Amino acid sequence: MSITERTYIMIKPDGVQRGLIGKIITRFEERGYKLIALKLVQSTEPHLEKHYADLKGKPFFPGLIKYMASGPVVAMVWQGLDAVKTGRVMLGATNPLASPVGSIRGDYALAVGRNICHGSDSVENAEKEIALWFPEGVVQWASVAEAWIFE
Ligand code: RTP
Repeated sequence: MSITERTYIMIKPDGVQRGLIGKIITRFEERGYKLIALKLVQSTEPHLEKHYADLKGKPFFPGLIKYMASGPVVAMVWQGLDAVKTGRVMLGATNPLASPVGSIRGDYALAVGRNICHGSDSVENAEKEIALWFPEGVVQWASVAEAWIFE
């Protein structure tokens, strides 16, 4: 756990199409996390097969890949204390019906196959996912708060 821990958060095609981008970003901003990288991407099935490689063989895998490639996703990196674990708590459970009200899935989703947002499940996987989705690298943030207020 460190204040520079990073997690990969991705708004899935259903979240984008339902107009939930702003609401999801607001939750991470209001919680205190810092946005390190963000882009709207039309992904491809081969790329998504890499992202979900651990799930290859599951009966829902083909449908998951098709759904994830059905429209653009918002790829993001968020940084802050315990970002991976807290990000998962903020998302809720994989199945929205098991997600507490107040979590993203608990407030905005009903079906496991349309659960609007992804979050890394470990620091190690976050690093892999950030490298997969941002091969160009991410912005190097400095401590620039004063520069937003003073010349
Ligand atoms: P994610 O990777 O998307 O954040 O989800 P997760 O860790 O909570 O769940 P995981 O087991 O990695 O599953 C990845 C995504 O596959 C879909 N899924 N469908 N129909 C089903 O039984 C089923 N189970 C999982 C969900 O969209 C899940 O988020």
